[in-house]
Amino acid sequence: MAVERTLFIIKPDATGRNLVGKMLAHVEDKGFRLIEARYTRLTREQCHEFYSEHAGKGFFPELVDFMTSGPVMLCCLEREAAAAALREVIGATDPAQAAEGTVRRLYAESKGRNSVHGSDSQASAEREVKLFFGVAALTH
Ligand code: 3AN
Repeated sequence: MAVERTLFIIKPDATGRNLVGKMLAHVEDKGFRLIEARYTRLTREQCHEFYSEHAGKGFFPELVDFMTSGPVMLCCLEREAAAAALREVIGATDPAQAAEGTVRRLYAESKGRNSVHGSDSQASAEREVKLFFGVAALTH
C-alpha cells in the first residue's frame, strides 16, 4: 500500500468542546502522522470553495454557517492508504449510524455537527490538501 496524505478537519463543535487534543491523539493512535496543521477560522468563501460539490443542497447554508461559527483545526495527515483509512477511523456522516469506537460515534453531536472531516477519496484528498496547504504539502 502506498503512503498517502489526506485532509483532516476538527470542526467548530469539537474545538468548542476542547476536543482538539483527544482528536489528534485518536488519529495518531491509528498510525497517522501529522505533516502540517493550522488552527484558524474559515471564511464563507473558503467554505464555498471547499464544499462546492454540496452547493445547492438543502443543508448547504446550515453547513456554511456551522463551519464558520468557530475555529477549526486543519490537518494534513500521512499514512498508508490515508484517505480510506481516515474515513474508517472517522465513521459514518450520521453519528447514529457510525460504527462503535469511531470518532463520530464517540464525539459527534448530529449529522451536521459531526466533529470532523476526512477527504472521501485520494483524489479529494489531493484537492483538499492543496486548497489549504498548497501543492508542497503533497510532496513526500
Ligand atoms: P462526509 O463528511 O461524511 O463526507 P458529506 O460529504 O456527505 O459527508 O457531507 C459534508 C458535510 O455536510 C458533512 N460532514 C455534514 O457536516 C454536512 N451534512 C451532510 N449531510 C447533512 C444533512 N443531511 N444535514 C446537515 N448536514 C449535513
